[in-house]
Amino acid sequence: MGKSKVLVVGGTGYLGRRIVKASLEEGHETYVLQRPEIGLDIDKLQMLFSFKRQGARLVLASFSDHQSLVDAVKKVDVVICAMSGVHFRSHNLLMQLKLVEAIKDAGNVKRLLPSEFGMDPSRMGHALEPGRVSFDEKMRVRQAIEEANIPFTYVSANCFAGYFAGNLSQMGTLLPPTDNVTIYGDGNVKAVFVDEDDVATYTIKTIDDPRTLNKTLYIRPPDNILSQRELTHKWEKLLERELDKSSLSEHDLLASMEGLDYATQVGIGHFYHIYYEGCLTNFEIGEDGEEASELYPEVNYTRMDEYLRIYL
Ligand code: NDP
Ligand code: GNU
Repeated sequence: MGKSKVLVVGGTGYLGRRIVKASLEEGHETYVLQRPEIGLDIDKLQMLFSFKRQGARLVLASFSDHQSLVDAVKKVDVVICAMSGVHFRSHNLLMQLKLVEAIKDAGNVKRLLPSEFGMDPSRMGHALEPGRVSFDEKMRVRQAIEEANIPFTYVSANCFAGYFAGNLSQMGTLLPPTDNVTIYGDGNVKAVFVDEDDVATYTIKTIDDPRTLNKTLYIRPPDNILSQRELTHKWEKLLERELDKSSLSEHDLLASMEGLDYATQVGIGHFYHIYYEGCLTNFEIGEDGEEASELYPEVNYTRMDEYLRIYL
Protein backbone atom coordinates (compact mmCIF):
# COMPACT_ATOMS: atom_id res chain seq x y z
CA MET A 1 0.00 0.00 0.00
CA GLY A 2 1.40 3.40 -0.97
CA LYS A 3 1.16 6.48 1.17
CA SER A 4 -2.23 8.09 1.25
CA LYS A 5 -2.95 11.28 -0.64
CA VAL A 6 -3.85 14.13 1.67
CA LEU A 7 -5.99 17.24 1.26
CA VAL A 8 -5.41 19.99 3.82
CA VAL A 9 -8.27 22.44 4.31
CA GLY A 10 -7.29 25.66 6.09
CA GLY A 11 -3.72 25.12 4.97
CA THR A 12 -2.56 28.71 5.36
CA GLY A 13 -3.70 28.88 8.99
CA TYR A 14 -1.60 28.73 12.14
CA LEU A 15 -1.85 24.96 12.50
CA GLY A 16 -2.72 24.21 8.87
CA ARG A 17 0.61 25.45 7.49
CA ARG A 18 2.42 23.09 9.86
CA ILE A 19 0.25 20.19 8.75
CA VAL A 20 1.06 20.91 5.10
CA LYS A 21 4.77 20.92 5.94
CA ALA A 22 4.57 17.70 7.96
CA SER A 23 2.60 15.97 5.21
CA LEU A 24 5.15 16.94 2.55
CA GLU A 25 8.04 15.89 4.80
CA GLU A 26 6.42 12.51 5.42
CA GLY A 27 6.22 12.00 1.64
CA HIS A 28 2.46 12.17 1.15
CA GLU A 29 1.09 13.49 -2.10
CA THR A 30 -0.24 16.70 -0.56
CA TYR A 31 -3.09 18.85 -1.83
CA VAL A 32 -3.98 22.20 -0.30
CA LEU A 33 -7.38 23.82 -0.71
CA GLN A 34 -7.14 27.23 -2.35
CA ARG A 35 -10.27 29.25 -1.64
CA PRO A 36 -11.19 31.97 -4.14
CA GLU A 37 -12.50 33.92 -1.12
CA ILE A 38 -8.94 34.76 -0.06
CA GLY A 39 -9.16 37.43 -2.74
CA LEU A 40 -6.53 40.09 -2.18
CA ASP A 41 -4.95 38.40 0.83
CA ILE A 42 -1.50 38.36 -0.72
CA ASP A 43 0.14 36.69 2.27
CA LYS A 44 -2.18 33.69 1.98
CA LEU A 45 -1.71 33.51 -1.75
CA GLN A 46 2.08 33.68 -1.47
CA MET A 47 2.02 31.00 1.21
CA LEU A 48 0.03 28.75 -1.13
CA PHE A 49 2.64 29.35 -3.83
CA SER A 50 5.41 28.47 -1.40
CA PHE A 51 3.61 25.18 -0.65
CA LYS A 52 3.49 24.57 -4.39
CA ARG A 53 7.22 25.17 -4.69
CA GLN A 54 7.73 22.61 -1.92
CA GLY A 55 5.77 20.04 -3.91
CA ALA A 56 2.16 20.52 -2.84
CA ARG A 57 -0.69 20.73 -5.36
CA LEU A 58 -3.21 23.51 -5.01
CA VAL A 59 -6.89 22.71 -5.53
CA LEU A 60 -9.27 25.58 -6.17
CA ALA A 61 -12.55 25.07 -4.35
CA SER A 62 -15.10 27.10 -2.44
CA PHE A 63 -17.31 26.22 0.50
CA SER A 64 -20.13 27.89 -1.40
CA ASP A 65 -19.71 25.52 -4.36
CA HIS A 66 -20.61 21.94 -3.39
CA GLN A 67 -19.37 20.38 -6.63
CA SER A 68 -15.98 22.06 -6.29
CA LEU A 69 -15.59 20.49 -2.84
CA VAL A 70 -16.67 17.08 -4.16
CA ASP A 71 -14.10 17.32 -6.96
CA ALA A 72 -11.41 18.35 -4.47
CA VAL A 73 -11.97 15.51 -2.01
CA LYS A 74 -12.21 12.98 -4.87
CA LYS A 75 -8.50 13.53 -5.53
CA VAL A 76 -7.39 12.20 -2.14
CA ASP A 77 -7.66 9.45 0.48
CA VAL A 78 -7.45 11.60 3.60
CA VAL A 79 -8.89 15.03 4.39
CA ILE A 80 -7.47 17.09 7.26
CA CYS A 81 -9.37 20.21 8.19
CA ALA A 82 -7.62 22.89 10.26
CA MET A 83 -10.29 25.54 10.02
CA SER A 84 -10.24 28.31 12.59
CA GLY A 85 -12.16 27.78 15.77
CA VAL A 86 -12.83 30.40 18.39
CA HIS A 87 -12.15 34.16 18.58
CA PHE A 88 -15.16 35.40 16.64
CA ARG A 89 -18.88 34.77 16.79
CA SER A 90 -18.71 33.62 13.17
CA HIS A 91 -19.48 29.88 13.53
CA ASN A 92 -16.68 29.04 11.13
CA LEU A 93 -16.47 25.50 12.38
CA LEU A 94 -19.96 24.72 11.09
CA MET A 95 -18.67 25.35 7.56
CA GLN A 96 -17.23 21.89 7.99
CA LEU A 97 -20.73 20.48 7.58
CA LYS A 98 -20.38 21.35 3.90
CA LEU A 99 -17.14 19.44 3.75
CA VAL A 100 -18.83 16.46 5.37
CA GLU A 101 -21.60 16.62 2.73
CA ALA A 102 -19.03 16.67 -0.05
CA ILE A 103 -17.10 13.73 1.41
CA LYS A 104 -20.35 11.81 1.75
CA ASP A 105 -21.24 12.40 -1.91
CA ALA A 106 -17.72 11.69 -3.15
CA GLY A 107 -17.63 8.38 -1.29
CA ASN A 108 -13.88 7.73 -1.62
CA VAL A 109 -12.37 9.30 1.50
CA LYS A 110 -10.77 6.78 3.86
CA ARG A 111 -10.26 9.15 6.78
CA LEU A 112 -11.39 12.61 7.83
CA LEU A 113 -9.68 14.60 10.57
CA PRO A 114 -12.01 17.51 11.35
CA SER A 115 -10.77 20.70 12.95
CA GLU A 116 -10.42 19.81 16.63
CA PHE A 117 -6.84 20.01 17.95
CA GLY A 118 -7.67 21.27 21.42
CA MET A 119 -9.59 20.11 24.46
CA ASP A 120 -11.75 17.05 23.85
CA PRO A 121 -15.16 18.59 23.05
CA SER A 122 -16.93 15.38 24.07
CA ARG A 123 -15.79 16.07 27.63
CA MET A 124 -16.83 19.75 27.60
CA GLY A 125 -20.62 19.41 27.72
CA HIS A 126 -20.63 21.52 30.89
CA ALA A 127 -18.31 24.26 29.54
CA LEU A 128 -18.97 27.93 30.25
CA GLU A 129 -20.46 30.40 27.81
CA PRO A 130 -19.30 31.79 25.47
CA GLY A 131 -16.26 29.50 25.17
CA ARG A 132 -18.47 26.44 24.88
CA VAL A 133 -19.66 27.48 21.41
CA SER A 134 -16.64 25.96 19.68
CA PHE A 135 -17.05 22.69 21.61
CA ASP A 136 -20.73 22.52 20.68
CA GLU A 137 -19.88 23.16 17.04
CA LYS A 138 -17.14 20.53 17.05
CA MET A 139 -19.67 18.06 18.48
CA ARG A 140 -22.21 18.89 15.75
CA VAL A 141 -19.54 18.23 13.15
CA ARG A 142 -18.69 14.91 14.83
CA GLN A 143 -22.34 13.92 14.76
CA ALA A 144 -22.58 14.64 11.02
CA ILE A 145 -19.39 12.66 10.34
CA GLU A 146 -20.59 9.66 12.31
CA GLU A 147 -24.10 9.77 10.81
CA ALA A 148 -22.57 9.75 7.34
CA ASN A 149 -20.36 6.79 8.32
CA ILE A 150 -17.21 8.64 7.33
CA PRO A 151 -14.09 7.08 8.88
CA PHE A 152 -12.46 9.60 11.21
CA THR A 153 -9.77 10.40 13.73
CA TYR A 154 -10.26 13.21 16.24
CA VAL A 155 -7.03 14.81 17.43
CA SER A 156 -7.05 16.25 20.95
CA ALA A 157 -3.88 18.31 20.99
CA ASN A 158 -4.22 19.96 24.41
CA CYS A 159 -2.44 23.31 24.88
CA PHE A 160 -0.53 24.72 21.93
CA ALA A 161 2.76 25.84 23.45
CA GLY A 162 2.68 29.18 21.64
CA TYR A 163 -0.57 30.17 23.34
CA PHE A 164 -0.05 28.55 26.74
CA ALA A 165 3.62 27.84 27.50
CA GLY A 166 5.64 30.75 26.11
CA ASN A 167 3.62 33.14 28.28
CA LEU A 168 3.56 30.83 31.33
CA SER A 169 -0.20 30.80 30.66
CA GLN A 170 -0.64 34.51 31.30
CA MET A 171 -3.66 35.80 29.43
CA GLY A 172 -3.50 38.70 26.99
CA THR A 173 0.16 38.20 26.09
CA LEU A 174 2.27 35.68 24.23
CA LEU A 175 5.50 36.56 26.03
CA PRO A 176 6.72 35.39 29.42
CA PRO A 177 6.36 37.77 32.37
CA THR A 178 9.59 39.36 33.57
CA ASP A 179 8.66 40.18 37.19
CA ASN A 180 5.36 38.79 38.36
CA VAL A 181 3.54 35.67 37.29
CA THR A 182 -0.15 35.14 37.98
CA ILE A 183 -0.70 31.63 39.28
CA TYR A 184 -4.14 30.09 38.83
CA GLY A 185 -5.30 28.80 42.21
CA ASP A 186 -2.57 26.73 43.85
CA GLY A 187 -0.86 26.30 40.49
CA ASN A 188 -0.63 22.55 40.88
CA VAL A 189 -3.30 21.40 38.43
CA LYS A 190 -1.73 19.50 35.56
CA ALA A 191 -2.07 20.75 31.99
CA VAL A 192 -0.46 19.43 28.80
CA PHE A 193 1.70 21.55 26.48
CA VAL A 194 2.52 20.60 22.92
CA ASP A 195 4.75 22.31 20.38
CA GLU A 196 2.52 23.08 17.38
CA ASP A 197 5.03 21.45 15.02
CA ASP A 198 4.67 18.26 17.06
CA VAL A 199 0.87 18.49 16.81
CA ALA A 200 1.31 18.47 13.03
CA THR A 201 3.84 15.61 13.11
CA TYR A 202 1.59 13.36 15.22
CA THR A 203 -1.42 14.31 13.09
CA ILE A 204 0.31 13.13 9.92
CA LYS A 205 1.61 9.97 11.63
CA THR A 206 -1.92 8.93 12.48
CA ILE A 207 -3.70 9.26 9.14
CA ASP A 208 -2.72 5.81 7.83
CA ASP A 209 -2.71 4.11 11.22
CA PRO A 210 -5.45 1.51 11.73
CA ARG A 211 -5.02 1.87 15.50
CA THR A 212 -6.60 5.33 15.42
CA LEU A 213 -9.42 4.58 13.00
CA ASN A 214 -12.65 6.00 14.46
CA LYS A 215 -10.84 7.00 17.63
CA THR A 216 -9.50 10.08 19.38
CA LEU A 217 -5.76 10.64 19.35
CA TYR A 218 -4.79 12.42 22.57
CA ILE A 219 -1.43 14.18 22.38
CA ARG A 220 -0.34 13.87 25.99
CA PRO A 221 3.45 13.34 25.99
CA PRO A 222 4.48 12.42 29.56
CA ASP A 223 7.30 14.97 29.98
CA ASN A 224 4.93 17.75 28.90
CA ILE A 225 2.23 17.05 31.48
CA LEU A 226 3.02 19.98 33.75
CA SER A 227 1.39 22.21 36.31
CA GLN A 228 1.67 25.95 35.88
CA ARG A 229 4.17 25.96 38.76
CA GLU A 230 6.32 23.31 37.09
CA LEU A 231 6.23 25.23 33.82
CA THR A 232 7.16 28.44 35.64
CA HIS A 233 10.04 26.67 37.37
CA LYS A 234 11.48 25.62 34.00
CA TRP A 235 11.43 29.24 32.88
CA GLU A 236 13.01 30.41 36.13
CA LYS A 237 15.85 27.93 35.64
CA LEU A 238 16.50 29.36 32.18
CA LEU A 239 16.32 32.91 33.54
CA GLU A 240 18.47 31.99 36.55
CA ARG A 241 16.08 34.12 38.58
CA GLU A 242 12.85 33.67 40.50
CA LEU A 243 9.66 35.50 39.61
CA ASP A 244 7.21 36.94 42.12
CA LYS A 245 4.01 34.94 42.24
CA SER A 246 0.48 36.05 42.95
CA SER A 247 -2.38 33.64 43.13
CA LEU A 248 -5.63 34.30 41.29
CA SER A 249 -8.70 32.61 42.73
CA GLU A 250 -11.21 30.80 40.61
CA HIS A 251 -13.82 33.33 41.69
CA ASP A 252 -11.69 36.34 40.69
CA LEU A 253 -10.87 34.87 37.27
CA LEU A 254 -14.52 34.19 36.52
CA ALA A 255 -15.63 37.56 37.89
CA SER A 256 -13.18 39.30 35.55
CA MET A 257 -15.13 38.00 32.56
CA GLU A 258 -17.89 40.58 32.90
CA GLY A 259 -17.79 43.39 30.37
CA LEU A 260 -14.80 42.06 28.48
CA ASP A 261 -14.75 41.45 24.75
CA TYR A 262 -15.94 38.15 23.31
CA ALA A 263 -12.52 36.64 22.53
CA THR A 264 -11.28 37.34 26.05
CA GLN A 265 -14.40 35.81 27.57
CA VAL A 266 -13.82 32.71 25.47
CA GLY A 267 -10.23 32.63 26.69
CA ILE A 268 -11.18 33.04 30.36
CA GLY A 269 -13.58 30.12 30.13
CA HIS A 270 -10.92 27.93 28.52
CA PHE A 271 -8.28 28.90 31.07
CA TYR A 272 -10.76 28.17 33.86
CA HIS A 273 -11.45 24.65 32.61
CA ILE A 274 -7.76 23.92 32.07
CA TYR A 275 -6.23 25.42 35.25
CA TYR A 276 -8.92 25.03 37.91
CA GLU A 277 -10.94 22.08 36.70
CA GLY A 278 -7.99 20.21 35.20
CA CYS A 279 -10.05 19.17 32.18
CA LEU A 280 -7.01 18.06 30.18
CA THR A 281 -5.78 15.54 32.74
CA ASN A 282 -8.69 14.63 35.03
CA PHE A 283 -9.53 11.51 33.01
CA GLU A 284 -7.78 8.43 31.74
CA ILE A 285 -7.69 7.72 28.04
CA GLY A 286 -10.23 4.96 27.48
CA GLU A 287 -11.10 2.38 24.83
CA ASP A 288 -12.05 4.99 22.25
CA GLY A 289 -8.74 6.83 22.52
CA GLU A 290 -4.99 6.39 22.03
CA GLU A 291 -2.06 8.46 23.27
CA ALA A 292 0.22 9.84 20.56
CA SER A 293 3.65 9.49 22.17
CA GLU A 294 2.84 5.86 23.03
CA LEU A 295 1.82 5.06 19.46
CA TYR A 296 4.73 6.98 17.91
CA PRO A 297 7.70 6.71 20.30
CA GLU A 298 10.04 7.54 17.41
CA VAL A 299 8.88 11.16 17.53
CA ASN A 300 11.30 13.15 19.68
CA TYR A 301 8.77 15.66 20.93
CA THR A 302 9.85 19.08 22.13
CA ARG A 303 10.15 19.40 25.91
CA MET A 304 9.07 22.72 27.37
CA ASP A 305 12.49 23.74 28.74
CA GLU A 306 13.75 23.48 25.17
CA TYR A 307 10.69 25.28 23.80
CA LEU A 308 11.07 28.18 26.24
CA ARG A 309 14.67 28.94 25.17
CA ILE A 310 13.42 31.02 22.26
CA TYR A 311 11.93 33.52 24.73
CA LEU A 312 15.23 34.23 26.47
P1 NDP B 1 -6.66 29.89 12.04
O1 NDP B 1 -7.40 30.99 12.71
O2 NDP B 1 -5.23 30.08 11.78
O3 NDP B 1 -7.45 29.61 10.67
C1 NDP B 1 -7.24 28.45 9.93
C2 NDP B 1 -7.89 28.53 8.58
O4 NDP B 1 -9.30 28.54 8.68
C3 NDP B 1 -7.62 29.77 7.77
O5 NDP B 1 -6.32 29.79 7.28
C4 NDP B 1 -8.66 29.62 6.68
O6 NDP B 1 -8.22 28.75 5.66
C5 NDP B 1 -9.77 28.85 7.39
N1 NDP B 1 -11.00 29.62 7.46
C6 NDP B 1 -11.28 30.67 8.25
N2 NDP B 1 -12.52 31.12 7.99
C7 NDP B 1 -13.03 30.31 7.01
C8 NDP B 1 -14.27 30.26 6.32
N3 NDP B 1 -15.25 31.10 6.58
N4 NDP B 1 -14.42 29.32 5.37
C9 NDP B 1 -13.45 28.44 5.10
N5 NDP B 1 -12.25 28.45 5.73
C10 NDP B 1 -12.06 29.38 6.67
O7 NDP B 1 -6.92 28.52 12.85
P2 NDP B 1 -6.00 27.82 13.94
O8 NDP B 1 -4.87 27.16 13.26
O9 NDP B 1 -5.77 28.76 15.04
O10 NDP B 1 -7.04 26.71 14.49
C11 NDP B 1 -7.16 25.41 13.96
C12 NDP B 1 -7.81 24.50 15.01
O11 NDP B 1 -6.95 24.42 16.14
C13 NDP B 1 -9.16 24.97 15.54
O12 NDP B 1 -10.02 23.88 15.67
C14 NDP B 1 -8.84 25.56 16.90
O13 NDP B 1 -9.91 25.41 17.82
C15 NDP B 1 -7.66 24.73 17.34
N6 NDP B 1 -6.75 25.50 18.22
C16 NDP B 1 -6.28 24.89 19.34
C17 NDP B 1 -5.41 25.54 20.17
C18 NDP B 1 -4.86 24.84 21.35
O14 NDP B 1 -4.19 25.46 22.18
N7 NDP B 1 -5.10 23.58 21.48
C19 NDP B 1 -4.97 26.92 19.91
C20 NDP B 1 -5.49 27.45 18.68
C21 NDP B 1 -6.36 26.76 17.88
P3 NDP B 1 -7.47 29.19 4.31
O15 NDP B 1 -6.07 28.66 4.46
O16 NDP B 1 -8.20 28.49 3.23
O17 NDP B 1 -7.54 30.66 4.20
C1 GNU C 1 -6.91 28.45 22.41
C2 GNU C 1 -6.27 32.68 24.13
C3 GNU C 1 -5.10 33.09 24.72
C4 GNU C 1 -7.39 33.50 24.31
C5 GNU C 1 -7.99 24.93 23.22
C6 GNU C 1 -7.33 34.67 25.07
C7 GNU C 1 -9.49 25.71 21.50
C8 GNU C 1 -9.10 24.72 22.38
C9 GNU C 1 -6.52 23.98 24.82
O1 GNU C 1 -9.44 30.35 24.30
O2 GNU C 1 -7.35 30.27 19.63
O3 GNU C 1 -3.88 34.70 26.06
O4 GNU C 1 -7.63 23.88 24.03
O5 GNU C 1 -6.01 36.23 26.39
O6 GNU C 1 -9.77 23.52 22.45
C10 GNU C 1 -7.57 30.79 23.01
C11 GNU C 1 -7.52 29.74 21.92
C12 GNU C 1 -6.23 31.41 23.30
C13 GNU C 1 -8.10 30.20 24.30
C14 GNU C 1 -6.65 30.22 20.80
C15 GNU C 1 -7.73 27.17 22.34
C16 GNU C 1 -7.33 26.13 23.19
C17 GNU C 1 -8.79 26.93 21.49
C18 GNU C 1 -5.01 34.26 25.46
C19 GNU C 1 -6.14 35.07 25.64
C20 GNU C 1 -2.72 34.03 25.87
